[in-house]
Amino acid sequence: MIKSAKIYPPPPQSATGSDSCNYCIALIRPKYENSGMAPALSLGYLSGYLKANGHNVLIIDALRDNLSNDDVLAILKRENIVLSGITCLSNYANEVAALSKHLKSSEIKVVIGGVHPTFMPYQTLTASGADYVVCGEGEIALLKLLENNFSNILLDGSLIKGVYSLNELKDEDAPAIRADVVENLDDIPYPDWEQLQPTHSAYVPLWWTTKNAPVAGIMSSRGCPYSCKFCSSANFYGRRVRMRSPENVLGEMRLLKEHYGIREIRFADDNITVDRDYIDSLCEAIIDSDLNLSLFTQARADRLDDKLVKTMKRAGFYNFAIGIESASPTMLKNMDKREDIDAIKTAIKILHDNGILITGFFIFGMPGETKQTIKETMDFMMNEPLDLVSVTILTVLPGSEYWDELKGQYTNIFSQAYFSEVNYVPDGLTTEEIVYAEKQALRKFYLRPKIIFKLMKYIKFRYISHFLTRMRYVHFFDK
Ligand code: B12
Ligand code: SF4
Repeated sequence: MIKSAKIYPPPPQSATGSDSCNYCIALIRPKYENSGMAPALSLGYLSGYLKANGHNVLIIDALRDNLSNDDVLAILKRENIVLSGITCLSNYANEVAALSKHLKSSEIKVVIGGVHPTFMPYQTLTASGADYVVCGEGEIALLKLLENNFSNILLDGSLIKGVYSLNELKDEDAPAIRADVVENLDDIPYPDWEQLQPTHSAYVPLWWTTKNAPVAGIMSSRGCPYSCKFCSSANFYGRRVRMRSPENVLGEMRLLKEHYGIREIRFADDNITVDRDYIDSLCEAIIDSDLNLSLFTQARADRLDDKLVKTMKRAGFYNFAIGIESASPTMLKNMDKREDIDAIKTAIKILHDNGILITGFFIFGMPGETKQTIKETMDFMMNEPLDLVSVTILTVLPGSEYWDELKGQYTNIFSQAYFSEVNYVPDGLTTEEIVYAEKQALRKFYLRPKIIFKLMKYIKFRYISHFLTRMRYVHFFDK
């Protein structure tokens, strides 16, 4: 029995399907163990695109709404929906498989998309019993699948690009190509914010710190031209960057502010400053508008300079997350970061001198890591003017260079534990040493009065339980 408070969304306002089914498809994010969440942009984009093409979509965010698999199934039955699409990252691939099996046992058709099935299509299909997986961006493939009676074989016998069933993938090594993409990102409507409900109280901004709330995420580009060995983004998008026009981005920011009361935007781009002309024009457009929103972004250090930082600050950017990963030149070379430590220091100085909050992202335990390189990184963390740090232990991700390079040397369990436990140990270190290093780094960094004092301004206490869960994941409280 579903509690009424959990039932989502409100009754349908329009219907494009048959009389007995208001929605063509339900797009679902399953419930999984996590320490904070953002709106599921993937589902929002897919829904926006399908709706613009005449298909009514129901988003069920079981993570946000705390819905069990039974609850999800009950909603599908209530709404008479027989087609479902589930989004999947590696940290909850097990939960996706369980939900898929549950839905399949009630004759619901299932397609799974996202980063995980893109790189592990065969394994996703076998683990979940799903009808299809979509490899790559989902807009075009899902629309074609819907318009082809949920079959991946077109009338002329060819396959919808990027959509696979077990009939086409015989084993793990079977080649899978990516779905077609919408070349001009402005042709994709804004995410279906109405169903994403950006002001929902379950959403928690990264590191529970924010200048203004409520917060929403925007993606102004897709892709990254770099190929850091621990990351899968480059392989997902094929190293090509596509950008939305500044006007298009501004329109979405305006919608979020004026319609939903959003006061802070977090850019989810992999690399928002990669094209200098683009970021300049985006900032100019924001400055010329009357939006006055606080802005957060991640950026590569070597793609920042004083002039750009000043422009971005005028546009509202107050917090930059910089992927530093390690302070050891050898480690930076090993991971193919293509950035040297001096460039990182220079960027930190520029940001600091401009009064920007700096979040440093670090990863411990990559190949070549030693006690010495960990010490170099910890010293760097303590000596540079960083305001926040995120320290994680390497998770070898499907689709990353390390996935192939380190084959046979890591475990893969595809659950939250996969991201909080050590599943790869570099030569010369032990699991205990890596966990200890993560814990020590976080404790040394955060348990300093000047950091605590500064963060008091930004930490929102309503996120405290998520904060504690996250700290547990990163071993902060371990003995
Ligand atoms: C912003 C971001 C975050 C944010 C918010 C994420 C969120 N919404 O919950 C924060 C900072 C919280 C975060 C945290 C983490 N993240 Co993150 N994150 C991103 C980032 C930069 C953008 C994600 C995004 O919104 N994309 C925009 C949407 C439109 O793209 P998309 O999700 O890929 O969806 C498209 C396709 O995949 C496909 N698709 C997706 N779902 C479906 C479903 C169906 C049915 C179909 C047909 C198609 C389809 O179609 C969509 C539209 O084209 C990505 C990198 C990237 N460029 O994608 C990493 C990324 C997703 N994150 C990653 C990771 C590892 C994490 C963490 C596990 C890190 C950690 N150690 O804790 C956590 C866990 C987050 C979670 N949700 O549980 C990895 C995932 C790798 C993997 N194999 O799963 C990525 C790919 C980065 C990387 N290193 O390679 N993340
Ligand atoms: S870590 Fe950042 S710069 Fe490196 S490949 Fe991934 S998205 Fe690009």
